Amino acid sequence: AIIFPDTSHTFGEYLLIPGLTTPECTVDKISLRTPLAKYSPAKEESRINLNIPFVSAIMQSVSNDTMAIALARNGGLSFIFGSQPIEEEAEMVARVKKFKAGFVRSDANVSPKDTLADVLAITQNTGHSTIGVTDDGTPDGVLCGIVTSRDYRLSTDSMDRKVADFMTPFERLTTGRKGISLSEANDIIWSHKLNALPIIDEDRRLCYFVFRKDYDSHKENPLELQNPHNKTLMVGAGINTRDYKERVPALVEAGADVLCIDSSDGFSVWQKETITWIREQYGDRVIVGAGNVVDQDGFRYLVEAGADFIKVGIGGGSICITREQKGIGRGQATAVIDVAKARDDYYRETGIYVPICSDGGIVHDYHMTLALAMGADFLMMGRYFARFDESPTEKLRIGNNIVKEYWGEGSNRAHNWQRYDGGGVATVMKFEEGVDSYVPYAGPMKDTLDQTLSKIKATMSSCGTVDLKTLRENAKLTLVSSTSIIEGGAHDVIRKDRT
Ligand code: MZP
Repeated sequence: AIIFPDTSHTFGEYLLIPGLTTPECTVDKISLRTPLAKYSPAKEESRINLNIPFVSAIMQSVSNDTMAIALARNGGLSFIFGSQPIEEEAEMVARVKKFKAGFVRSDANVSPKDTLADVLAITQNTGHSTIGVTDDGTPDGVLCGIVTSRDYRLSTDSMDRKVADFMTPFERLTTGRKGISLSEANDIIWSHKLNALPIIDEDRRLCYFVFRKDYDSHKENPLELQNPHNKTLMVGAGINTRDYKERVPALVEAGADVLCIDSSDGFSVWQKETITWIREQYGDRVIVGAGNVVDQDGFRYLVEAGADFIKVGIGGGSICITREQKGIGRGQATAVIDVAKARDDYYRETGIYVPICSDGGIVHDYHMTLALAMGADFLMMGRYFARFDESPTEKLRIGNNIVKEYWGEGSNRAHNWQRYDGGGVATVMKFEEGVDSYVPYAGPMKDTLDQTLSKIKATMSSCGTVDLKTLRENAKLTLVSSTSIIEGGAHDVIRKDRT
């Protein structure tokens, strides 16, 4: 056997050493833009650049269309989970693509007898200003019309009606008949160019659209991740090495901007076969990532097979028990550092830069900056996103805590056997490689995400770096002893918040 000389480490064992902070690298000047697909920096830009270096995990409990819309609107990208029937995955992709970027304001002057269709017609013709309740259902401005998943009738009798009066009709409305689907709602909104806000209903589905007077989402979000050719939000989708000949065409047809082969161990001839088939059918038109790998050999193999980006990480996911079950894996920090070296060597040899994605094992916000400093171009996270309103899972109260469900793709619950059975004779899952769990509920994505991004920028400023490339090139990292880790938290004081 080859015994690697270095110990395998994870993020929590490292710290960054500050560099010289100058007026050029204050937080307001820092860019988190990062390439997602391979490119030749001397000649071109990457075909997809993320505006923030985050993608959400290819998992049932993380990435559906709701998550994808929210994350793309904030500059990142979701990979819709592949462990579902092909048609359902393609529908999710299509729903994100229908949700066109940007919002247009409009207005209504309506009467109580009007149906929503009437309201829509009026708003289209008049261009008056609109409507509203806040995300949590509190009235905010004057309500003129609502689209819900259950009904779509007019909910107030006058634009000037006092906000308090409108709660009763609103409740009546939401208990009406079931009927309108998300895509129908999307169609109505976009065909009538209405100012609309997607919100989540009690079933945790994106299915109301509320038109708000002062909602500012109609303003362009500079971070929003749009496909430049047709101004739609960008979305990715997971595929596997079994049914790719049917799944890939359906996802491409639905409008997926990027695909990713989802496997716990991607160093396999079946990944190469999958990429080869995609190249034969679509040339370079389809962007496809591969993985997961944890060393230079795995990286080289998949890059030479034609992958556009490589995902790094085995066994570090918060819900993952692969290391315990199979004894394979590597400390996530060491894996990223090693694969980043392979990427840089490959770039020096060929002039082609193949981005790498650190997948799994991010616990604290500062781990993200460490992973980016160690060489990751972007990060895939499951637990981080599972905690938000926008994830597809149940929100529950357990004792005094509010939690959301979060389960691994290798758990019996997800039953994603393709992810763990890369090829050969098809098998059923014989043992679990993931657990079913809860994570603390963290509210709407945007609040937490903004805070996370400001922490990353603050650290980058301390390191004297203004973008992710200079962070990768110039960051200074140090391994820390377990005693210094204790020193890093509050210590030797009685904390007031814990007495
Ligand atoms: P984390 O962000 O929750 O730490 O890790 C998410 C990552 O764990 C996913 O992107 C995927 O690579 C991996 N994963 C998903 N399911 C399992 C499992 O059931 C798993 N073992 O390891």
